[in-house]
Amino acid sequence: MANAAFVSTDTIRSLFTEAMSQMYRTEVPQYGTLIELVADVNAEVLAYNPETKTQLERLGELDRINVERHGAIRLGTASELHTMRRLFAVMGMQSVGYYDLSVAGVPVHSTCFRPIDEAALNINPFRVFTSLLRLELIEDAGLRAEAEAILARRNIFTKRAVDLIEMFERDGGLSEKDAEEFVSEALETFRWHGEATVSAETYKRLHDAHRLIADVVSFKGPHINHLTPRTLDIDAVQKRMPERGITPKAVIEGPPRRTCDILLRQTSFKALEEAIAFVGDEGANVGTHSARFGEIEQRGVALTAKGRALYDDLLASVRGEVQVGAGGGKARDYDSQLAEQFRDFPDSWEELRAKDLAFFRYSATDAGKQAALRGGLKAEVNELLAKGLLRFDPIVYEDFLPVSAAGIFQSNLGTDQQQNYATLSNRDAFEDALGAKVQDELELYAGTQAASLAAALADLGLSDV
Ligand code: OOG
Ligand code: NI
Repeated sequence: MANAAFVSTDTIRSLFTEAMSQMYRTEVPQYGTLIELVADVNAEVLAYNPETKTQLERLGELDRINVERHGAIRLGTASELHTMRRLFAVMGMQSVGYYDLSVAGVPVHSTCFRPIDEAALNINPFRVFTSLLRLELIEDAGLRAEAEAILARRNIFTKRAVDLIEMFERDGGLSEKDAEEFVSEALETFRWHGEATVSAETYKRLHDAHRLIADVVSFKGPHINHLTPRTLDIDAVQKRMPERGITPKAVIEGPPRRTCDILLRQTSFKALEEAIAFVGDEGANVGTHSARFGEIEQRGVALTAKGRALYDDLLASVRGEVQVGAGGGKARDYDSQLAEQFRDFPDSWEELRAKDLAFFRYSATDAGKQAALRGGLKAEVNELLAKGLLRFDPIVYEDFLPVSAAGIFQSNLGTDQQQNYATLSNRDAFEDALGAKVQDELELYAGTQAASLAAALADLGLSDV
């Protein structure tokens, strides 16, 4: 940090996460209920599985679980995405991964803003799944022009938020007082507004083109649409949701329950129907809109390109065979088929590593450090592992899954609205709007793995493999 008077970007991110969580708790009361349920289940998992607790502690991951959240927003214009990148940079978050959801009938492309280095992730891995509407996918030229004109009129950032972003960019940091002000100004962008910026008639036309278009275009800003806590046992939380008056969607997205968790499992509950005042209604004719929902996630190990290809193949084979209906029909068939197909995915850490399916963090064991003092070790990774001188632990998957994300979009937009867009994905246009390259998540995991191995070997007095 350039200046000792500046607070770290990690601190600003933590302040922001806390403020966002407080705001969402008052906006969506079921969120508070969900947070309590997740905290109860996580405490039970840690109490009954001391090895899990010890492992999380050793990796420095125990403390982050209770503050860990991800949210999602949907933006309307290139310039909104551009400023959003600068806003997240103040909190130490960068754009990682490109997700094209048009292939799943959702007219957006997306990225995840998140911290990238290990220390920052362990302090607070707050992430925001950020989508940009692809107006070019609106077929009706008149409606497209109208949507563009409506979006061009809005400004989703407060003047003071932009001033503080500029101050951060110019000076290289923010003082504590400025950081606090930045957090409260930035929060304004994510707040829910019950008044639409369009008439009921315009809303309906946008809505008929796609519900998501109405959600992005009709409001003053990109309301945060969910805030997701991380659980250590998603099946337990899913099962216990009804006890607390919450109805989850029929199936858990992602891989099945396993001994060695991989990637990301997610489930959500239905969006709220919220009262909306349209322009020209004078309060007489209040409509409704559904945007905000609840979600929980469980995270597992990050997969290599090879592991990911196997995951995608197995998942596609299940989805090709069993389609879960909007009302949850065939959910059981889906779950059993998923478990069946994934038998082909190795389920021990040793095998996942040996077959190069997942990323791991290496470290020297105490025995290894003792042996290093005596000298004479050879830089043979497999041998060092077999002798217990080196160990490896899973690297957490910090990103999202496009098929799961599309399922979550769909279930909250009403599953009836399947539409196929025949356009190509457009990463270049996304990066132009963003004003930066989207980072490759696989390279980040590979870098973490390589750095951990180099450090572990150095600890063993061995400089290279
Ligand atoms: C984002 C949905 C994607 C996830 O967890 O995959 C998402 C949205 O509905 O805007 O949050
Ligand atoms: Ni989500």
